[in-house]
Amino acid sequence: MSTLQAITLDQVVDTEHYPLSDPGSTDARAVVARARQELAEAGCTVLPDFIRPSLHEVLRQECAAIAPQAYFDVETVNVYNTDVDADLPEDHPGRRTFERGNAFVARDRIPGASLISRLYAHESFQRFVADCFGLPRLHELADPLSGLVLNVVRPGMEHPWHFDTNEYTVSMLTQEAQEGGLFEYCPNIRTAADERFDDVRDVLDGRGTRRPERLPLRPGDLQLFKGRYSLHRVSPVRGGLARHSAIFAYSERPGVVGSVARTRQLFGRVLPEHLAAEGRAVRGDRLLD
Ligand SMILES: O=C(O)CCC(=O)C(=O)O
Ligand SMILES: [Fe+2]
Repeated sequence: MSTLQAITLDQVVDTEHYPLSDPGSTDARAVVARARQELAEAGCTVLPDFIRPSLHEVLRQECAAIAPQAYFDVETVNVYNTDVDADLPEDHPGRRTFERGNAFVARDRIPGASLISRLYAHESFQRFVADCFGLPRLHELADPLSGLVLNVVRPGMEHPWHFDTNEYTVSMLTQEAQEGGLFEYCPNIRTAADERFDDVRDVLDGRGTRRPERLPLRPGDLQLFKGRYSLHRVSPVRGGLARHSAIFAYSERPGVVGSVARTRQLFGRVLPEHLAAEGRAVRGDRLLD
């Protein structure tokens, strides 16, 4: 790693608490061990004040400046992001529909010099995140739009209940809503082998014994999450401010590019890379998206 990279990382990340550049140290190992334990038990872990508090306002402003470039298109969705008109049994949770009112700023609209871009591409950050998830390494998506995005939830909107396509989700709140906009989740409600449709439906209907958990999140905290197995949402945002969060998408294998249909849905456009990759997609499980 170059000196410049090391200095930049130390300036941005609270490396006294999160010694990213020194993975073999006792402190670093303790941080990783705690993250692994929380991910195993709850499918989620939060590293508070990961970004130095003196930079929280820079983080907020950089992201607020690009938020108007988000692609807004309220969509009717189900938790699996499958066709809502499909012929499903009456009690299937895929029949419950929601208005997805959040919007994403694509990676190609996020300046390379911004804090979130530098973090996303930084090899020490990638290695640290992989370590926390217990993986040998993680790769940036090869997708020019969806590898790094800013999720914008405007007042009156919500990011409704869903599962992620990615097994591993890394995110960071950059601007809080004044009211609402809470991250709620049901840890490990499904597994790679079992959809547990009854449990999912009960949560959507506000019934059953599983109460969603609420995660206390502050701007600059780093959140690691297993969103493929945990049903989650951002509750409706109220007040005068939009909620902004950076989503850092990585995958275990290199070369991952989103499908043409999904890319068009999320960003309103596709690039030559998406057309070229169509049909080459490989999936690790048979869960509904
Ligand atoms: O914005 C957040 O905190 C959550 C975003 C999310 O769940 C997603 O993009 O899949
Ligand atoms: Fe998600």
